[in-house]
Amino acid sequence: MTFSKYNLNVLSESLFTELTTDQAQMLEGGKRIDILTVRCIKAGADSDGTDELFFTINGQNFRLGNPISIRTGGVANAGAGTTFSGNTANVGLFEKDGNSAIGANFIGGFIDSVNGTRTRRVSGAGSVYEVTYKVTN
Ligand SMILES: [Ca+2]
Repeated sequence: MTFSKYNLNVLSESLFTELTTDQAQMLEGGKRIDILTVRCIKAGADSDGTDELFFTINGQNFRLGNPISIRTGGVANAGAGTTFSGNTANVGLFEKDGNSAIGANFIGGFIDSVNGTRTRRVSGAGSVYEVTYKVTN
């Protein structure tokens, strides 16, 4: 649903009647994104051939303390997800270099807000991944 002046007018009238799911969601300001799996097309961000992956979603770190170790051809459950209250979820995939996020290799990222399950290919820092995720209300 587009957040337009027209929709706001419709919304204010409907507040006293009945909200649709989309309208209620808009008022709550929350959706959820769950990153489901990562498939490693090429692990090249690290010279030892194993990438240690973590994610950021709207600036918050996920799996930083227990990164996903993965090699070319591997598939892993991502185990990362959160609600987001803005318009979009901004997801980043990083390869951890050392013991902190400082100096991590940024592999790639994407932005999404539309409900559904999708797979995006991200590549950078010598690595290529397919990230499958789900956006829900
Ligand atoms: Ca490594």
